[in-house]
Amino acid sequence: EDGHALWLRYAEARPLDMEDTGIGLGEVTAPGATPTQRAARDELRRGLAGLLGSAPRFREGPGGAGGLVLGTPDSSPWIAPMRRELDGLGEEGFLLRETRVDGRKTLLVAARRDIGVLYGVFHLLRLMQTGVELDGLEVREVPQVKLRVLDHWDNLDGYVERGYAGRSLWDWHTLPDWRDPRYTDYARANASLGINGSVLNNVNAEALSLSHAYLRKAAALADVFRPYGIRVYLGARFSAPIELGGLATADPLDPGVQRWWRDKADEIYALIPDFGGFLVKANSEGQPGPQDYARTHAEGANLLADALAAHGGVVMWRAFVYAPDVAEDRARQAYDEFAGLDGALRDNVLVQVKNGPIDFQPREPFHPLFGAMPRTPLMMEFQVTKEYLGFATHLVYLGPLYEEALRSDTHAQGAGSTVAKVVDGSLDGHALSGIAGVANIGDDRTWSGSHFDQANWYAFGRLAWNPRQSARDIAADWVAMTFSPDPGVVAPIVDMMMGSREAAVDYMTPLGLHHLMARGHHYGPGPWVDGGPRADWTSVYYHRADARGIGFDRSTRGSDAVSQYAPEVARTFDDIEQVPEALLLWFHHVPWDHPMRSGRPLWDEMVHRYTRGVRYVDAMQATWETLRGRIDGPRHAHVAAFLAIQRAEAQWWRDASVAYFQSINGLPLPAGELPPPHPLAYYEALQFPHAPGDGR
Ligand code: BDP
Repeated sequence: EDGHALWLRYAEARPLDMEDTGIGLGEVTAPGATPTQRAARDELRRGLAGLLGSAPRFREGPGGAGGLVLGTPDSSPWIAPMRRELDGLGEEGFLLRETRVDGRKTLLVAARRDIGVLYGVFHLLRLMQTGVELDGLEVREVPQVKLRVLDHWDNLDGYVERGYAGRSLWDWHTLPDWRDPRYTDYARANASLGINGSVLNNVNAEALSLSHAYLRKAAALADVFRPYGIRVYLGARFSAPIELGGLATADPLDPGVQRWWRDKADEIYALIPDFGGFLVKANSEGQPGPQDYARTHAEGANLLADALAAHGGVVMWRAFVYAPDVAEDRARQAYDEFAGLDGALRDNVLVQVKNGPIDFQPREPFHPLFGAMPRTPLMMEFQVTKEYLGFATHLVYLGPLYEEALRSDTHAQGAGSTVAKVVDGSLDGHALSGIAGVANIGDDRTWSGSHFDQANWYAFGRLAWNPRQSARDIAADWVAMTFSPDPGVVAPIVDMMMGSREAAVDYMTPLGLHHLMARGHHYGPGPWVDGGPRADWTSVYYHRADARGIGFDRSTRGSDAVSQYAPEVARTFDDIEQVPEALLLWFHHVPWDHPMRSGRPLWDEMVHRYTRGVRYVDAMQATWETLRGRIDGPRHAHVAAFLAIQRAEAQWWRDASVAYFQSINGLPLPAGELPPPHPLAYYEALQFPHAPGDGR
């Protein structure tokens, strides 16, 4: 066990004997004419062989019934009578149903299209792995979000920006001729979750990705992914017409530039007929964009959208922007630049918005653009790779972070206007909808840099399919499939996972603090970070600690970022008595002696939380120790070693933060709290020249 099989180990039969159901699961009637049909059969063969101990027998044509019957109305005479019902499940939905065919108990895996059948097979295998009763089964599943996409921040040289799982999975050098079997396994894993798109290259894109030679490489990946329902997208560099095309400008209103993008789109679609479209980071962190020509983001996005429209492609235009000159409050910037563009974007443009207004911090309020652009499909961008959450070594389950963001209420159309409803398009009636996760995948044997980081890929995919699912239920499925369905294993691990994100918030940035990590590589604490090229790349800009208090005043008396939210939300955030304590220092500059709900003054509460975070890691270590012998040795040891790293680093975060803030406020530690073992200067002097992940 080295983790490479992910949650698709198919290693343990569920406690219940399969044959108890009376469905002869060893008999499968399934078409095998198309690549997707064969993928479904292969997965079933693999899964049932693992779970039942022997491979099933496959039949293609009619003549037999009973057992499992897979297909679409077009591919299977057994499913054909269900055409009308299946039409209601759309292009990707599926149905699992126990029924009787010729008097024999039969389980149908039926869908309108082959891809739905494949999704249904993965769903069925999941039910078997997690011990769900198959008797009387009736499941109808339709994805709630249309584009469910992984964004790879992979550079063409193999380096993954903010990647902690080794090098890029894509071996651009041997593509297109060599198609590594891992590409297929990647596609299988994604299809098992319903992920249906993959942006192959970094948002800090090289124009070279759009050259003919690299398009042929991308086309080879698209060929591998296609049977699994995954479309390929590319990060597009806005200035590519200059760099690749030799034009003098990339101005979106220039007819030559427009022609260049149209020709490029034609070239791409000739190689990749189902190409998904472009992801664009423009006028942000030094990337080129339409503002270089005094044009708006809308004019830039529409340029690419027009080029792709004839082929059915989309543009995912990112709202993660900042101005060349430092704004008074960076949290305001995306809203200020984008909210006014609502209605000005083509139908095939989605604006891709990070979950919070700064940058994937351990905790942020939801981004104020959600709910503020009703005429535009807004795509959620989550980070699966843990740039700000301890890289790959910290056990931090992101399900609760995603859930918190999706369940946030924008109040855009009254109470209940959740971010999930904005993202899935239901609030404003958009057929086009999307959700993206910045991938944590690399060539590490575990794929994600650690065993538990696989859970974040998994949770992202499951929530992309249905943003209303519970992070806890998803974790339970993942543990059962990844480690063991034994409730004595599932329950303690799920509990440990569920509190792990809050623990990281506690030991890194409690009470709404944010952006206090070390400069550049972002590894470890750096609340003292000051100076350098931009104030909004420092920590002091965000925490604003002084002798009197701490926190960024974004209230109506401060930067007024609160007013970017709907009035009900703004009122709550604006009021120091009503704002959730978890976001207190995000929105307010608060005196050190401010009384908290616990009865402690703010400073004591901060220290309490730092220490509580460290204690939680102690508890995770203790829990993990009790599982020794119930988890295979290699994976148990790997996790235990990483927990030890996390324990030391949580302590480091706590001590460095306490030492730094104490140097500002001069306050004593609350009774019972241990002083940091080193002076502040020690923490400030630590250097990590080869810390991973900083690609810029
Ligand atoms: C930040 C990362 C940087 C990315 C940027 C982005 O530090 O590497 O390029 O986000 O999302 O979090 O564009």
